[in-house]
Amino acid sequence: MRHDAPLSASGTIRTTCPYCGVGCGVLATPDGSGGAAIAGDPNHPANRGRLCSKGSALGETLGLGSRVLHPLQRNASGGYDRVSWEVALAAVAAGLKEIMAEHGPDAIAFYLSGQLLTEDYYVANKLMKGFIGSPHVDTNSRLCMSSTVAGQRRVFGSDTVPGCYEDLDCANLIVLVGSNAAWCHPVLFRRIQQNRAERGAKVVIIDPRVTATAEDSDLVLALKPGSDSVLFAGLLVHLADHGLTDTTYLARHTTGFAETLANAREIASDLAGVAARTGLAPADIATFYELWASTPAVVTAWSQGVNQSAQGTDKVAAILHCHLATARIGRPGCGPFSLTGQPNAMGGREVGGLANMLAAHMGYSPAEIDRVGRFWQAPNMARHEGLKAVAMLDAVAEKRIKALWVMATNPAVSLPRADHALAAMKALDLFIVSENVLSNDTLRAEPGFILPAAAWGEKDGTVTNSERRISRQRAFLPLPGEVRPDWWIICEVARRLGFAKAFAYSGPSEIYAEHATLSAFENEGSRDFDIGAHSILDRRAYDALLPVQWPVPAGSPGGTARLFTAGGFFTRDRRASLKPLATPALASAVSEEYPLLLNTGRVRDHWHTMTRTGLSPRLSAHIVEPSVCLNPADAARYGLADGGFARVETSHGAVILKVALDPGVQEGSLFAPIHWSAETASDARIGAAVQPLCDPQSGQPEMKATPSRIAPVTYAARGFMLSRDPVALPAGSWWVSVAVEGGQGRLFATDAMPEDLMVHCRATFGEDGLVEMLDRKAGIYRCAATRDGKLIAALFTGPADRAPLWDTVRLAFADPDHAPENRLALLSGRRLDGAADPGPIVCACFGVGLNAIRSAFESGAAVTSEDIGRELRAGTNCGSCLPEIRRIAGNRNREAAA
Ligand SMILES: Nc1nc2c(c(=O)[nH]1)N[C@H]1C(S)=C(S)[C@@H](COP(=O)(O)OP(=O)(O)OC[C@H]3O[C@@H](n4cnc5c(=O)[nH]c(N)nc54)[C@H](O)[C@@H]3O)O[C@H]1N2
Ligand SMILES: Nc1nc2c(c(=O)[nH]1)N[C@H]1C(S)=C(S)[C@@H](COP(=O)(O)OP(=O)(O)OC[C@H]3O[C@@H](n4cnc5c(=O)[nH]c(N)nc54)[C@H](O)[C@@H]3O)O[C@H]1N2
Ligand code: SF4
Ligand SMILES: [Mo]
Repeated sequence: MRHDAPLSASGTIRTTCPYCGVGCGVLATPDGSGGAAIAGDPNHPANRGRLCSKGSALGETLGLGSRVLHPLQRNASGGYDRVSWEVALAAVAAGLKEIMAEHGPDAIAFYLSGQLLTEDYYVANKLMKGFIGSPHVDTNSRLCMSSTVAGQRRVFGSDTVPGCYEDLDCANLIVLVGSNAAWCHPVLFRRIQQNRAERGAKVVIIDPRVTATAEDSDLVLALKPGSDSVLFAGLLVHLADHGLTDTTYLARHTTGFAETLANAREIASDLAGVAARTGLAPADIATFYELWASTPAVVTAWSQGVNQSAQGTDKVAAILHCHLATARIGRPGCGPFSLTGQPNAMGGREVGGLANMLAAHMGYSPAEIDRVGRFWQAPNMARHEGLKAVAMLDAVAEKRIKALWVMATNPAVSLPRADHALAAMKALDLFIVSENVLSNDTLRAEPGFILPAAAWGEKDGTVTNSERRISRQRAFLPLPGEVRPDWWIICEVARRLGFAKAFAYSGPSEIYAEHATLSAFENEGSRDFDIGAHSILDRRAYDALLPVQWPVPAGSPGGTARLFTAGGFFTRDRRASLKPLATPALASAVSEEYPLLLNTGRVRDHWHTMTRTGLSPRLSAHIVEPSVCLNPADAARYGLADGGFARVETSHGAVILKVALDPGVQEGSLFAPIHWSAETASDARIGAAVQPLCDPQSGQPEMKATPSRIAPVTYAARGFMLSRDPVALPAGSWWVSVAVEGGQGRLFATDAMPEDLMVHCRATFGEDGLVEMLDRKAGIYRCAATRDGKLIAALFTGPADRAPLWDTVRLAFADPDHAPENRLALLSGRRLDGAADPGPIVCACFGVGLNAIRSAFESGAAVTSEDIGRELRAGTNCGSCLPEIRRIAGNRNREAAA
């Protein structure tokens, strides 16, 4: 597929979405005042014009209001001074030199991110491992992809995703393991659903939790947490016992099958054994095994339910074993498929940005150290593997690491045992953070330097998506303030450390060409990652680069859709290496003290720690509050009511969340979202409660099953506040902030009395222009503050059992010219134009609320989700709300039948 030039006559730029690893092509048309119109790129092979709700709302996240625009240095009184780049860079370099001189290079670490561009990543990795001489480069990909990396390296000999997205279009069976793709990889999920609708492909979901993804599937296997490798070991036994293995492929292209099968028999001897260990019904297991066995075109795709596990590497290996045993790999419509999390988690792996990798898919063997050292002409090569994320923060806590540079990640939220990480970072001798935003939880650890980095729309470079496709991210906005790209910041520090020659790049195109040259250096087919054809790209060719799948070896610029069709693995003997599983299946043990397993993950419309999606009112209206989801039976057991509050506690920390009853969560489990931080909620930073237990092979933490307990929490009153600017609530209140049209919202719960809130509001907003309503007996206080005839703030509170009129007042607030004579009507909570309250937003793309959808079903105007699309447009853009619309339809039909 050919592309147009990156820059069209209308000023539209072709770039790539900065969120998930689907890697959708985006058309951005700057509006000339800092914003841009966003559309899907119809020519990009990943999405062919589609975008999900997050991608569609990118335009709402481009504002500079929350950005850090100048280098900042911490001063003696604990504040920050704005300093010039010259001062900041010199001081950072001097600090690093001092620590190197006093404690050696191993006292320095970088903690990077799959949201950096490949070029940023490459120079950071090169600086640390070749020039500073420390191996301690790890990244948030350790929390995300490292079990896949370890599993693929163990079995294939290389970190290779063999297949491509087209396989999802032409498979006859797609198995999603530990993936909520409807919410987390929505555009790929749509491709899967299209295959299901048009070609009749079957979809099987393996997840302890019944998710939106499961709504659109043919079989749901809600197994016990952590039991995936038992299920897949059982599949291997089933394949062998039914004579369905491909003995020719096994003999020619693999080793270790006999031992692996013998081990699988120990783990999963028969259906009853698998049923007992997975908690699944024998009939469902049998259906799954028969379906998998009888469908040659099968893709098994997985995500964090597999990776973020104390047995993640084994889970990955167990899946790969089944595909290898049947030679279902590297051919159209079949293969194992790791869904990448971040936009450039794959690019980071290519560069070698993991503590146990060196560079360009090379490890730390003497020959590889020598080769990379010669290529870089490096004076100080790191000679052994470095510390992986969790161990790195332990070393920070133990003062073995004294200098840490964090780039493009928010570890104070996203690491397990996050309070411990936060405290450790606070005590560093030298702490540097390269960031987009002025305020996040990691910045609360008081870095010595905050370096303002270019954000999406300003950055320029490449990313690699889940199917090994390298795409350009192109800048379409000017660099604001003194913001600089991450690669530039790193190279300027390198220069000041005395490594000017090795870091004298004119721009990302030169860095990329060097990275490509290294990938091909003394490669000769020995390494999977080879993009040698790109080593000759000049700046113009780089700017015009079309999305292409690696390997792209010299002389073969068209890329490679699939690998391993005829073996050719990257082990020493070129055979895939099957090995017995090493770790016992099943997640961490519960106890009397902590009887539940805390599962954590994502919601549809937020990205990670919300530094960007939290700015969008549209994206903030789907799931407004951080809730712990649990089975109604457990709720009854622990005295919890839907919509109430609960304290979730582990041996590492505790959070307070809203309670949401969800029959899709199995008994004995809790599910909590990862997105809320100390910036956006009072008590919802779940990372503080997550255990640091890691997979022994990959070092990836088990973030899906922390032993925990739950108990109800009550507050005397609930309410909400809307204001143009952020305003504090009385101490001790539980709150969550919500981006709303025209300002900021806060939903809260408090033990403060209405009178106390009245005093608080009068002090905060001033009594001038304040209309109030106080009903002491009913415990109600409401106020609306106006200035110059405009509504600037409102606060409503009442007893906990009364629903506050959030959605109604939020809409009134969106209209800045809201007529003052309506203020009293506002206090009554009636929607002023008489229109119906839309309720929570279901379709983020077109802003369609739950109430509108319900009433379309109730009035008979709609019967199916397609009718809703025609009537209200909901679900017709990205489609990620379709499972919810179908669920509403289902509920409605059940009600109607009853
Ligand atoms: N909306 C949205 N999309 C995103 C992101 C985001 O922040 N928001 N982040 C991106 C990133 S970086 C990533 S890594 C991906 C993650 O994408 P996913 O992995 O799909 O998302 P998660 O919600 O982390 O977890 C997936 C599922 O694993 C299940 N699970 C838990 N334990 C087990 C188990 O033992 N076995 C099995 N089979 N399943 C289990 C959980 O119940 C959950 O439904 O999403 C990407 N896309
Ligand atoms: N309990 C639990 N914890 C988890 C997970 C889970 O499922 N459960 N998932 C894990 C996974 S898979 C992931 S990927 C992580 C994600 O966790 P994080 O990486 O910590 O989350 P983000 O919010 O994406 O943080 C990115 C930060 O970098 C900044 N930033 C964005 N772009 C740039 C840039 O180009 N340059 C610079 N310098 N800064 C930038 C943003 O402002 C933001 O502060 O969370 C992990 N933690
Ligand atoms: S699926 Fe959505 S978040 Fe992921 S790359 Fe595409 S538009 Fe971005
Ligand atoms: Mo991730």
